[in-house]
Formats: sequence, C-alpha cells, structure tokens
Amino acid sequence: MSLLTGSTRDRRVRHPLRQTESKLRELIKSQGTICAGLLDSENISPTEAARIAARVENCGAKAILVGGSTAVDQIELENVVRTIKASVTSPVILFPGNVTGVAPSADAIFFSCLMNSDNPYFITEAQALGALAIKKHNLEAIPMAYLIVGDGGAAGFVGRAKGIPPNKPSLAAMYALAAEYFGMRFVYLEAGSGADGRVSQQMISAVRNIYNGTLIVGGGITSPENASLASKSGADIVVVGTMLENRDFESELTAICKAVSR
Ligand code: 1GP
Repeated sequence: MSLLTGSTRDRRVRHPLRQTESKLRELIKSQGTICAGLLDSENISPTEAARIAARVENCGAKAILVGGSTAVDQIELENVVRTIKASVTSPVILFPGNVTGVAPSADAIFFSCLMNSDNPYFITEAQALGALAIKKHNLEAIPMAYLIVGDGGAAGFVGRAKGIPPNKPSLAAMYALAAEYFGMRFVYLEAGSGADGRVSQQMISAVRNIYNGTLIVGGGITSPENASLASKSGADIVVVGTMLENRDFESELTAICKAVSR
C-alpha cells in the first residue's frame, strides 16, 4: 500500500512516538547539558564506527549522531548506523546534510532546515524529497533549525549558507525565535566541523534568552573549557566530532562530558 493512500486509521497507527526526543529532554532535565558524539559515515568503516561509538558512550556521551555534509552513500550510512546500534544503548540520531542522510536503522533523524541558506533546496526542498522515506522507515523526525555561524566550514559551503556574522548574536536570536514560531523544537548553532573559532558565549546566551526549545551547539569544541563555556551560556547539547578522529580521545572526552553535566 502506498504511503500516500493508506487510511487515516493506518496513518495514526504508524505515527512514531517521540521516544528519542523525550529521552534527550529527560537527560537534559536531570543532568544539565549533555554531550553527543558525531561520526561521519563517509570516513569510517562500520566496524570502526561501532568501536568508536562504544568508546564515546563509555566516556559519558548520551547520543551518537551520524551524518556529514558530503555523505552520499546511503548503503554505507545504513551499515554504519546498524553496526553502531548493535554496540551502544544511547540513541543513534541521523544528522543529514542532504536526502542521502536517511537510514532506516537509526532511532531518529534531526529533520533539519538550514534556515540561513540562500538556496531553497536546503530550506524546504531536500526535506520534502526526504520526507516520505522518513515515514516509510518509521523514523522519528525531530524538527530542527540548523543555523550556520560564520563560514561554517563544509556545511556552510555545501549548504550555500549566508553565515550569521559571529559578532552579531542578535541575528542568531532572531532566527531562533523564528524557528520556535515555526514549531521547531531544536536549534543547532553550527560553527562548522573542525572550525578554528567556536560559537561565542554571547551568541549562545542571546539565543538561550529568547528561544524556548532544545539548544545544540557544535563546531570546534575540543576541550572541557570550551564545552563548559557553551554549557554555562545555555547549550543543552554540545556536539563533538573532529576530536573523535584522534586515536586517544578518551580522557579529553570524559573531561568534556563531566564539565558540562551538573
Ligand atoms: C559539526 O558541530 C559539529 O557539524 C561538530 O564539530 O567536528 O568541530 O567537533 P567538530
């Protein structure tokens, strides 16, 4: 039966619960800021990804994100997600850069709108193209505004972002408030993977003061000090990606997870 022609009753039955979102909210409520590890399915074998994800979880991270701005191989992505799922108990959440970022085995997907792109494809078109696959696989979609700050590295380049100037916190706050009015329950402030600079405390605070939802901050977070500043400024989730490419990330990541939790 086509997804577009089922009865209303069938559609109600198939609607996924917001389990992952609820879990994240509960963790944030009880522990303060939580840390999530980001793995890029393009640069890693499934076995290696599973091993790293288990180490990330042991360090105290509460979610594993899988995605990448240039990830195009969906078979590879699904293999990575499935293998990670078998090795961790934390939610595995897709962090897509395009329609190719959908994989059936994940617990949920950040259904992201790159609000400050100047290409409508990254605001609504890719989302429309990917929506039926998300429904077909019964994935939990978490509506999220993805805001690129500064040049945003690969995400900024691929997503044709008109980066929010890092020294203009009020612009980020305006976008975040618009996201809230659109019903987006998550906002991700992204400085870019491996960025030299990070999202400033002033910008995180400005968004926190106006946005009533879950606030994620990522890009260039590599030390407990960086993570703690983001947490104190109002981040609910800090994302660490590039650091996980180091062979021995455990002590630093454990310190980051401790530094952000209450
Ligand atoms: C990138 O914000 C994430 O999308 C993580 O950034 O790779 O710099 O940790 P890093």
